[in-house]
Amino acid sequence: MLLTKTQIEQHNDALLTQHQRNFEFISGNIPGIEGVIKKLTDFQVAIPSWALGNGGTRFGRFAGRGAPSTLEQKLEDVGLLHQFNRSSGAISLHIPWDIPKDATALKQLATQLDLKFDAMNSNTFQDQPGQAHSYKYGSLQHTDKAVRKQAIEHNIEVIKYGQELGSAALTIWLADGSCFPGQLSFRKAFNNTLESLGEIYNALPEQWKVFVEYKAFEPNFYSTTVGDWGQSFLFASKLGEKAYTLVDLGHHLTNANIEQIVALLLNEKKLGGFHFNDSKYGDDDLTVGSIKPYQLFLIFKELVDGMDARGMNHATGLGWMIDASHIVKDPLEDLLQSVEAIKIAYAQALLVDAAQLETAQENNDVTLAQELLQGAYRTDVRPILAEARLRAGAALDPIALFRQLKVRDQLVNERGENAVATGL
Ligand code: RM4
Ligand code: MN
Ligand code: MN
Repeated sequence: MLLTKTQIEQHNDALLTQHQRNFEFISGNIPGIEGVIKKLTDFQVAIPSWALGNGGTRFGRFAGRGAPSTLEQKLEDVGLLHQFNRSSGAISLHIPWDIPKDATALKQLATQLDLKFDAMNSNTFQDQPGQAHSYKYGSLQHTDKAVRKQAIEHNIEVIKYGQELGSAALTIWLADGSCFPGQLSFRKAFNNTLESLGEIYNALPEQWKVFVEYKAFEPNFYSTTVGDWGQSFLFASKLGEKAYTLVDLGHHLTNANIEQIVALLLNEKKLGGFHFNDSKYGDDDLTVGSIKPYQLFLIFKELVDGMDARGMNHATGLGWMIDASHIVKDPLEDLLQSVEAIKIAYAQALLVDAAQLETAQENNDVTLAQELLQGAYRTDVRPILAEARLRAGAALDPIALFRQLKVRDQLVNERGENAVATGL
């Protein structure tokens, strides 16, 4: 299903007076408000195909209602989200969960929905039916060359699918590692992985990037071969200038200073992209901003600062993606919340007075530095986001409209109560 222009306009008309009051109140205090709105309008966040159905945990899987069961339906869901917020103009696919049967038709559908294909994701963490070799003991790190070769070829195939769709990046996340001390040689695992990544790197088309995603733990619990930003940075540096580190917010040890990691990777020109989510304990993949919104703001403050220092375009300089999957909320409502949280943090970061902060830092005025950061963080920027949406033809209150229109019931009518999505 798609929304009609009238449905959005009627919703916006009903909320307009209240919105205008809120927007006037905040915009009067913000110099350069038009610049902020422009940046917010340009900033698009890619939606992962695997977040559209209701997932589960390793203890159980719970069916959602009216989940998209084909790749076309996944695109339609993202197209629908994009209509609600005009901020989700891209989809990130995972192979083999999302193998396109007819790339030309899929591209056409994406164009109709005003969507782009963001980074492609490979999967060498699950065995597929009929696969010759098992990834039980790893993929690119494996002791057996035949297994490594199979995993390399899979990644090259993912690039090929991505090329057909007009994507320009490959994200590699490896489950490789070990569960027990002594199980593997750290050195050999690293060197095998580097050699395998090198072969994938050599198959990258001209304008492509490869993102090496790190994760401290899970599914291996003693060591992970790309376990932290240092290891990812090492791989990316050795591979070459098309290779970058990808930061997934849930992939760190508890209380890691992610904003500092981001600042340094940006400084070293090795930060490639983001997987946004939130977590309390581990790779919880919860709604962005639901647990640690101040941390998200601090990360965006470093992103804005670091990108400005290098004259980068905020919208296109890095890959912005959500990586979450849920069992308790409607996935589309959840994604609307995640995109909103990302943009709130971004808008707040744009409000930080960089010149004053620099002076405070130079003077070691610790109190003032904190005041400046928290002043921006405590600003309610939601009317600015709403104004950007209004101007872009999206909904003033996406979740309210989603509920008014009973979108999920309509999807159930189209797809059936127990439709199941491929993916996690
Ligand atoms: C991993 C990692 C990857 C994602 C898979 C599904 O933990 O975050 O980015 O592709 O989950
Ligand atoms: Mn991820
Ligand atoms: Mn993850």
